[in-house]
Amino acid sequence: MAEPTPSTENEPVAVASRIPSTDLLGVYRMMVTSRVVDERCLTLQRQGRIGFYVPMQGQEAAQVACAWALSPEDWIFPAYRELGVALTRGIPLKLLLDQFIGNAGDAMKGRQMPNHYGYRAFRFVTASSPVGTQIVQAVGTAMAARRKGEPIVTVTFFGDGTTSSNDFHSGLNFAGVVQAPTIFFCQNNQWAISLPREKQTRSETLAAKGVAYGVPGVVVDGTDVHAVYAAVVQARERALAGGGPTLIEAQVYRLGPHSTSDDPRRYRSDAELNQWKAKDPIARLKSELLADGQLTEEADRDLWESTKSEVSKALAAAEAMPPVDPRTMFDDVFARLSPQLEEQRLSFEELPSPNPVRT
Ligand SMILES: Cc1ncc(C[n+]2csc(CCOP(=O)(O)OP(=O)(O)O)c2C)c(N)n1
Ligand SMILES: [Mg+2]
Repeated sequence: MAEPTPSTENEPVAVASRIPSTDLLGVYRMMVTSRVVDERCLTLQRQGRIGFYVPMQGQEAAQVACAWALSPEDWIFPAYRELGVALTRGIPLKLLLDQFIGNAGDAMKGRQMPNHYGYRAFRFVTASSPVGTQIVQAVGTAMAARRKGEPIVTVTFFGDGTTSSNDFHSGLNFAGVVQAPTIFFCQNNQWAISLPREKQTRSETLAAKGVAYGVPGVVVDGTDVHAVYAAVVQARERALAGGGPTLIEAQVYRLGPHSTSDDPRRYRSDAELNQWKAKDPIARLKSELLADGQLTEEADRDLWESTKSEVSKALAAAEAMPPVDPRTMFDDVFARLSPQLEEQRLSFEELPSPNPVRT
């Protein structure tokens, strides 16, 4: 494959890096699962069953195809909108729902905001809410991995707005200087909450921002799983061969609200939304699968139905769990509790057990 060069143009997609045909249905299933979970979580928040959620509809192809191209050994440094990446990495849905609910199964022990999950065993670092912090962390981890001779890359996810943050620039600069094996995966979803892309920067593309740091930038259509996969495979191979970092700009659209605290109707038009809805990445891959005979309309309907019932099952299991035991707040911070904390812990022990019934 040709080396990616600093560019503001779409890179041609090498046929060798298309998603293998035998994987395509798996990619589609993961995208459908992401959509079903996403829609369910929005509803759960509206019903008061979870406190907060950050939807990712419209970004399924970018997220799933990117994660599909990685090795399970690669470390992922997400922002807060990476459900499709998390599911593709293999994080069980029930574990994610435990975190959204903050129940006794929550690996974060109820200490993180809902939707801000991380799992060491899956090499998926806890989501960052302050935009950009994950970028420098990914670069540092990549440097450490290279020093240790580990054949891995780090991949960091962030949005168009985050390319204006200090950490984006420090991270890219440093990665360029030390040739860190990092993939900077920018999902340009056209909006940073209510700020449109054209008011974010005069830069012609976001990928072009890599040029000043000596980091090749590639623009891909983020609704095309093959284009995303090809760009990530290429960036990964280059990084592993010592060729340094790559900045990938996947052009997508956030079809839903920024978060459950946002109402996008206040700042963007239905016409714009509908234009992008017509480019729904799930419909796009479905057409491809129908055309090459890997999927039928009937099998597709079954897939959506079975996915919905799997999600309901995982949700029922998560909702059946008791809340996090507040006594765990004394764990994990100090190797040995200070006398004051020990005293507080003991007085806490004397309180009645937390009510295991969710209200
Ligand atoms: C350092 C910092 N500044 C401001 C915010 C408030 N904030 C939360 S999300 C967001 C927009 C980020 O937009 P973008 O990078 O495009 O990602 P997207 O949410 O579209 O995925 C902002 C400004 C923040 N979380 N952190
Ligand atoms: Mg954005």
